[in-house]
Amino acid sequence: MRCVWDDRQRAHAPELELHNGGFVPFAETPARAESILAAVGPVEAAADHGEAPLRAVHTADYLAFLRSAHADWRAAGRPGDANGYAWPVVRRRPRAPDRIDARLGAYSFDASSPIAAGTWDSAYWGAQTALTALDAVLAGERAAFALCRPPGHHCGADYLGGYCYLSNAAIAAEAAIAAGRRKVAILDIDYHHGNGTQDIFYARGDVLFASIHADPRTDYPFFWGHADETGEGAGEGATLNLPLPRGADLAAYRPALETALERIAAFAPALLVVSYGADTFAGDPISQFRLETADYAIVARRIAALGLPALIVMEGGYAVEALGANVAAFLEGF
Ligand code: SP5
Ligand code: ZN
Repeated sequence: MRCVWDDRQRAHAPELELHNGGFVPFAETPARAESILAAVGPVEAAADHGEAPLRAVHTADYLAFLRSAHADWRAAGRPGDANGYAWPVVRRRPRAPDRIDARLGAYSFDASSPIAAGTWDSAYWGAQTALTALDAVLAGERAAFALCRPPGHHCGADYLGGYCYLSNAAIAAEAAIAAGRRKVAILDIDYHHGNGTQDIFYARGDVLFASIHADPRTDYPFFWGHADETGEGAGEGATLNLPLPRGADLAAYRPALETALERIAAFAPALLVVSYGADTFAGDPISQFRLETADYAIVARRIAALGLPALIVMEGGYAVEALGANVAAFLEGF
């Protein structure tokens, strides 16, 4: 399978994240990408599609904020990475004074996604990586893999969070529609609910969002991903959430997968985007499902059996040693 990666995605390397009331080493490290690169074989570089496809998903003010946030943090005399500490409870159109702390709060929903010196560059090239892999699928490849880092499924049109800054999967889905694919399905199989992707397409009937994830009653991102979130307006029925309890193994996972696949088949999309997170792995340090390396090949084969052109976009997965093997198993199974 063709794999796309861009070296500039290494630049994003925050030091610390807030966790259990204190700062701990940031889990979404460049070493994750090294593990995957060592396992998947040759990769192609990303081509620059410019900022227009990013603007089709994210607001202009959010992109301007993200691009300059680290420099603004430094200009305010701060050391280290930019992180917020105050959030508007009602965040729709918050009044955000032109102060870096206020803007960090207005454009984020958690404190575990610091903005480092290299964040904009890495996020930009992560989105270009998704767009380049999409090009391969639009040109007739059965499937392509976008090794995106940082991941994207937690950030929305105008906010970051959950280690995510630009919505790689949503940007690719929107670009596919702009290229004439009438309907796109997104299957999100990261351990965590893809709240940002869901939010971006929540009122849209042309993009189906289906997600299998840890129950938000016990797991991050807590506020989204419940089974009764089904979409709104023209998007009513085009969101499918399948939360599973902690401890889920392949036997518990499979019925949810079949439900998601049936819904996707009925939707009859022109393209499938798979938001693939390997944090469902039994050995993941921050997650609580029990999939094994060989299970990813089984899951991938079931998804591939839909027979749809597919763009596979990398999301989470934090068991760095096993990450490459888990990704390779998924791609080989596909
Ligand atoms: C893309 C993705 O998988 N994002 C997950 C974000 C989860 N953040 C909340 C869990 C924080 C756990 N932090 C542990 C840090 C250990 N160094
Ligand atoms: Zn995750």
